[in-house]
Amino acid sequence: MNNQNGAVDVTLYELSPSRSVRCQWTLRELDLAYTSISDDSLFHSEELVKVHPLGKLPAAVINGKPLFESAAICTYLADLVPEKELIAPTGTWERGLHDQWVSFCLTEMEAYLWSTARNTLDFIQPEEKHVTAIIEQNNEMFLLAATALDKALGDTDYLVGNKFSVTDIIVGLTVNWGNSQGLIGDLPNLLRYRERLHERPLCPLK
Ligand SMILES: N[C@@H](CCC(=O)N[C@@H](CS)C(=O)NCC(=O)O)C(=O)O
Repeated sequence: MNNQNGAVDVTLYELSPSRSVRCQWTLRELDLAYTSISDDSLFHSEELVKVHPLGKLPAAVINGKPLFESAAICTYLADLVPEKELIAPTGTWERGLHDQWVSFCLTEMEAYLWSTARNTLDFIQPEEKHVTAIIEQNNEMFLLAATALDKALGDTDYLVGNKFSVTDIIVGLTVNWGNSQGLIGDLPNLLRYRERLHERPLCPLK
């Protein structure tokens, strides 16, 4: 429920560049003002653990209630402002497609990018814990799913109903991340999709 003026009260614990960007973009598209708390000393802090049990970013307090996981935050925000039509209503096939592509992107694509980041970047995990042998397999698994997404984007500009939606915000960040790792160069529909998203005036990915 929003307050009496219909306003949505949002505090976003965030850090850029990171998956926080999904929430920033969704808030921009919904034209929602928000309070930003951005500080890398927040990770695993007592304050953040009250909102995210693992003390990770992003996390949000929306109308007084905590919510974590970037995709869940974006989806909930889009539902709170139905007049912006950034998401299909619950119970529609289009909403099923939203859930499908979000689950697909997080489990079949992003999980492998995150594993590679954890096994290559010191500031995420100390070098002595890196298992670099996993990277080749991560790239293979990412590519398998990215190729399926590329095929799905062969005859449509956006993932749900050929209309830009929060689904594209969530999946777009993963595609952009894959591109930064040099993994989508042979997937023309994904490259065009990424460009299309970058062209949107409120897109913070570039
Ligand atoms: N699946 C989570 C991922 C959250 C996440 O891992 N965030 C990173 C920054 S992008 C983080 O907090 N890392 C600190 C850590 O792993 O402890 C989401 O999409 O919100």
